[in-house]
Amino acid sequence: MKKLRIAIQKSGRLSEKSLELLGEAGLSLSNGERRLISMSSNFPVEILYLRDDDIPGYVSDKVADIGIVGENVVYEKRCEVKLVLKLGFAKCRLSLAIPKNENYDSLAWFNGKKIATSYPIILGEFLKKKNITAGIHEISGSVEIAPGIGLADAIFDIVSSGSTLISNGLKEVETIMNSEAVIIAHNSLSNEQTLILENLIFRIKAVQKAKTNKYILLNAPNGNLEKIIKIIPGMKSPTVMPLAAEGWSSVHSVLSEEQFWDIIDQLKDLGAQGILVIPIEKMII
Ligand code: PRT
Ligand code: ZN
Repeated sequence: MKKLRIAIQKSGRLSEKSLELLGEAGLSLSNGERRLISMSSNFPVEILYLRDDDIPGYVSDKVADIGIVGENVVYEKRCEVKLVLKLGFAKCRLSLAIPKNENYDSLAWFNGKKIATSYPIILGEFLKKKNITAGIHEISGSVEIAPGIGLADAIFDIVSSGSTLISNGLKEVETIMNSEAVIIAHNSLSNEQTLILENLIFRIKAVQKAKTNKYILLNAPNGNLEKIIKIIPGMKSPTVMPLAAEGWSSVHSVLSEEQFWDIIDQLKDLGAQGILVIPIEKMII
């Protein structure tokens, strides 16, 4: 049987989360030391450990079948791959930043300026679309120090909390794209590999769904049972069981976490007691 070969980052911001995701999807992986390649003992996949920049190229060359990588790298590399699923981690944005004391009112500020970046393709395309003529100075690391040492007037780089910009005396003036970790694949998967990928995606979606939902249990006075059920509808409908104490029922349901904080006061006003909120490991609907 042809295995599905998955490329993930060898060491960096995506590595732990990528392995965690595959683990939560039920894959047990041998070779904890992460050499170049490891196998799963219970799922037909091989894991290839690479630098994140190489992942789109390995996938488009079909050396790996799918990869887990940031969208920023996928767009910069311009490889022929398809985006299969957004994974919701390693969220960040690619932004233009300038020295904090500069006055900034529009993109025209960048005309005639020099911008340091590790993302020349994304930046070049953006500037062209906006009719801005600026010099692009490609550097591969520590982009944020470029204005301070006189290498460039501005930078175009990844921003997450924004603290790196602040500590280098810069301010973010334009966000050009948002990014998160995604699964990419090439276009020539065999039927067998497509089935393996579909199975993997199904499992990952069950994990993602479970993370945003909670199992809720509460004791409800029978007089308000109907009203309580209306505000916690559950996957189909809540489970309701009588308590040993006369006039009370136990209600079990599934809610999104945000929903829970919105309705907690209503539940209390309706006399609900002993409210427990429990994490869900997998959720299949
Ligand atoms: O060695 P290899 O080439 O595999 O890794 P790498 O060093 O190129 O990448 P790595 O591990 O740093 O990041 C991998 C991916 O994580 C990136 O391509 C993004 O998709 C994503 N990601 C999410 C980030 C950040 N958040 C992030 N904050 N990548 C980098 N940063 C850096 C950024 O470059 C800047 O220096 O963190 C700094 C900004 O952070 P804040 O929080 O101070 O704004
Ligand atoms: Zn990299």
